[in-house]
Amino acid sequence: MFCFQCEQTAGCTGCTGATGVCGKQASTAVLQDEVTGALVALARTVRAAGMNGDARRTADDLAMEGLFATLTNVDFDDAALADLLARVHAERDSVAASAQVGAAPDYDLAMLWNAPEDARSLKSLVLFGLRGLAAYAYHAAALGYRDDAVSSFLHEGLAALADDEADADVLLPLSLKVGEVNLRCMELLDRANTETFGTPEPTTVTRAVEAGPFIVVSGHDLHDLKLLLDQTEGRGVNVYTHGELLPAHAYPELKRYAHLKGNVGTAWQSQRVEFADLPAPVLFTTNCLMPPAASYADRVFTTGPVAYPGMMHVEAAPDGGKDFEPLIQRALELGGYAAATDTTGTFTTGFGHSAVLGVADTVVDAVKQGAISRFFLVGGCDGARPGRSYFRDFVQQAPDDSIILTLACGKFRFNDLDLGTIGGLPRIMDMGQCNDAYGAIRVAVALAEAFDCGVNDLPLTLVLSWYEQKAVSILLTLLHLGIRGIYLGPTLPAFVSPGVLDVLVREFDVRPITTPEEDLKAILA
Ligand code: FSO
Ligand code: SF4
Repeated sequence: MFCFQCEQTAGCTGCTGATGVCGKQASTAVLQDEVTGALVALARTVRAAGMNGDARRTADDLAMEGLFATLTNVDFDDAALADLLARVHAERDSVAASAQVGAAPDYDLAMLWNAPEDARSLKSLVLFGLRGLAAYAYHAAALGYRDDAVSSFLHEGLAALADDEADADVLLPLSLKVGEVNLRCMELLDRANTETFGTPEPTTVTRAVEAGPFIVVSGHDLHDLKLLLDQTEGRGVNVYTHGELLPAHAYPELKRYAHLKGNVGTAWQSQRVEFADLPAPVLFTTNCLMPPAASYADRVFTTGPVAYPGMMHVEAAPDGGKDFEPLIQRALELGGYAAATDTTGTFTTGFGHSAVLGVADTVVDAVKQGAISRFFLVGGCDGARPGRSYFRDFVQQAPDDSIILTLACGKFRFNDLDLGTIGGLPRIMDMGQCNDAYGAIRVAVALAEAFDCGVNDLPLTLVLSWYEQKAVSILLTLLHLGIRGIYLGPTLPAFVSPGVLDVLVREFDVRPITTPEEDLKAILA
């Protein structure tokens, strides 16, 4: 196997051999490459056939599902991947037959992994960015929101991977276009979420668990959570979020369920400890699933793109509905805690762009009067590397008159801190999931308008932690917007070649993190 798509890749160069650091088996990595190669073939066939709109719907869905299944910590199940591969091949052949064009052959990913260094780096940037973009498009589609330009671009980007002539002049603009389309897709998902579930409101979330049966829901999928809340209502089973689902508590149409109680645990990399003794089942709707330890393997359920051999998978019916009864029965069997847990502390979330811009006048006045000196966006993915303590230390050392905006699971490094308030505003504001980076961009643009300057001229610094491919798509969005001086850590991606890093530093002033002390000194100088 060869895989170097995530931050924890072996030796910061690539996972090879029998098992990846994430627990992905070599057979699974090979199948994921085959699915990707088949999606490239489908994309080329669809483009040769000139397919658009509804006629392309099945191919669009397969591109979203297939790319999502190859993200880190999503699909560990060879049987599920083999089934997906067969469906992609069948669709390619059907498109070719109906349009009377040749069916493009599968693309061999070894061509990409063995390409000259800079081409390999840029094509990887495109492919991994497309994977993140596809995941966001998948979530929007689950709520009935699609954008033909986004779906069409998935095929355009995939098809380009097979172009052996493409050089940096083609691939660099293409990777920035991934970022441009990802912005459009995050805007679509923002609209899908807020039109379906209401505008997020600042909300305090308990970390204690009540006595009695309960279910923990992890991942990013608000639609799955809503389906489960409907099916558990009045059944004596409470529901708790985990990880990237914490921001669900802020949506009016979700928080109105009295049995959506609170949040269990922290970020994904702690699940093997946090779930070990849990007297409840856990539903994984998306990444980040780790190979379950024996202590709780009989309590893990998956759905959507997530799969793990031997774990119970909840399939969607043709109408999109899901039957969570086996999960509910498991919760009733396990029974939950006999008495409420005494976990102290709360999390606050729900500071989406509407909430922050709702107090824009207060914020602007506070900056003008010198009460707020700087904004930091400290966010992104969490992960297992020890170097990630940087992000907590950074937030703790940030000046007392600064505001910390955060999002995605990286917030769990410091969202237990009480840093006080400025002018009634909490100093740490959780804007939501990783896809809510769209909201942070909206806030930055609005502040720039209020101060009549460019985003790069604002007293704003982005400090991003990355782990997997959604973060890659968001980084490409920020670069597409011309945002300079982003601090990136805990390590640089293995797939960024020295030549490509040179471009990122020269054109975009991307800065690898050093120490909180050094970086803060440079930022505040
Ligand atoms: Fe985290 Fe995992 Fe949201 Fe990622 S749970 S690491 S960027 O999948 O997607 O932030
Ligand atoms: Fe290694 Fe990350 Fe790939 Fe898993 S996803 S095999 S840890 S590079």
